[in-house]
Amino acid sequence: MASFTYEVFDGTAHSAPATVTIDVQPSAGVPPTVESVRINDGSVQRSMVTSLTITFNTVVTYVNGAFRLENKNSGVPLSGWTLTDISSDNKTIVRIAFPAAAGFVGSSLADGSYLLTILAEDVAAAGHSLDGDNNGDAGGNYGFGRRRTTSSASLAIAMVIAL
Ligand SMILES: [Ca+2]
Repeated sequence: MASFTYEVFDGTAHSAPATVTIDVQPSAGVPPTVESVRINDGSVQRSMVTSLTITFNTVVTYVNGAFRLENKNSGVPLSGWTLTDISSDNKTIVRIAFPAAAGFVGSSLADGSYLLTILAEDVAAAGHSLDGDNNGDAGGNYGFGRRRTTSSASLAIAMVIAL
C-alpha cells in the first residue's frame, strides 16, 4: 500500500489537496498448472477422438507451438489440427480439434496411440513458467497416462490416448 497527496496549481490558485492510494499486489508467486485435459466431452466412449480440451488453473499466455501432438509409436508429429482458445473469464482453456483431412478419420484421430506435450517454457502466467509436475516450482513434467518423459524440464504434460 502506498499513497501520495497532490495539489494542482494553475499559476493562480491551488486546488484542494487530494490523496491517491495505490494498493500494490505482489506477484502471486505461484506458477500456473494444468488443471485438466479432457477428451471429447469427457465421456468414456472414445471410439472417436474429435477434440482435446486443456484447462489451465489460471489465465496464462502461450504460443501455439507449446502444444505438440505426436504418434506415440512413430514419434511423428501430427499437423493440420486446430487450436482454439475458449477461455472463460479467469482460466485459459484451449481446444485441439482435428480436420476432416488426410491423416484423420472424419475429424477424429485415426486409431493409434498419441502423446500430447505442452512445453512449459511456452506457457506462463505472472512471469512464471508452467509447473507441469505440480511441485510448486515453475517447469517440470506432468505425466498423464502411461508414459512420462523425464528428460526435459520443458515437457510439461504427457498423455497417452490409447484407442
Ligand atoms: Ca515444477
